[in-house]
Amino acid sequence: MTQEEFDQHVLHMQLQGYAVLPAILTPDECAEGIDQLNRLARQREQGGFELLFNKARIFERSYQVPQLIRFIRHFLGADALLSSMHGSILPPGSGGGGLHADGAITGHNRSQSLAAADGQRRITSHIIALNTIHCLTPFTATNGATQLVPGSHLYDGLDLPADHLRQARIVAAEAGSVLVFNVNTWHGSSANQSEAARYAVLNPWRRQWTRCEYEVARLVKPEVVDRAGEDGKIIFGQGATPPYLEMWQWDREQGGPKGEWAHLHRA
Ligand SMILES: O=C(O)CCC(=O)C(=O)O
Repeated sequence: MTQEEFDQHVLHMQLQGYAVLPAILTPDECAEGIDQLNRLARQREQGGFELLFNKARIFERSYQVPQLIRFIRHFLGADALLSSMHGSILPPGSGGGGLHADGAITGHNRSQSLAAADGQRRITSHIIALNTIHCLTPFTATNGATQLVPGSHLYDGLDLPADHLRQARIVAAEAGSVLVFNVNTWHGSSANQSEAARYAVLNPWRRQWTRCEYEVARLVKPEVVDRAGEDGKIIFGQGATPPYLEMWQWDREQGGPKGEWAHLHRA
């Protein structure tokens, strides 16, 4: 991605609340991701589609592509956290169920978290969190591609925009692209009217100082963090976990008890 392309995507995020970054995954990587989702679909009741980074090496690509990480950190800071990683297979005849904004459970778009002092308005001045949808198959006008309301990241109410049906746009994208959008942007899958399933991986990201959807720092497998290298502890928030001991017993760098208190470590 050239600097000019990067800047255009940044501008699109600012004005429209989303951007499509092309060619983040290769065709082979998409094919491997689809195979793994098909395998994991059989274990869906046992969490097959949750925290995918623990389930197959291919999903580690979601945070290994430098141009994507650079884009995410441009908005959320250099210590941005991966909040979860979900698989999505949208079969023919499904999708199109309505629009929502993310962050309604653990994030700032939770109705109970709006404050009277803010006039019950949500935070629109800064991007607090992002969602990234990795398209493993092409996203088309008819196969359940994500639809969203351009510009709705700036709406300061929590209610669905009045004319959302007229304003919503289906975002077409090549396989291997990543759709990135502001957590405030109203969105949802469109109806899959095609003959084939739509495959994707959904990776939400958060600011380091907000709450993630899972306690990723504790749930990620150690070998997955190791393979992520220098970035692993940052992306999985291992230095961001609050101490469950007194501060003097806590190793901030490691995100766990200091040596002599290691027996108190919580997995
Ligand atoms: O699958 C899609 O197109 C939308 C996913 C979605 O709504 C979400 O991740 O919050």
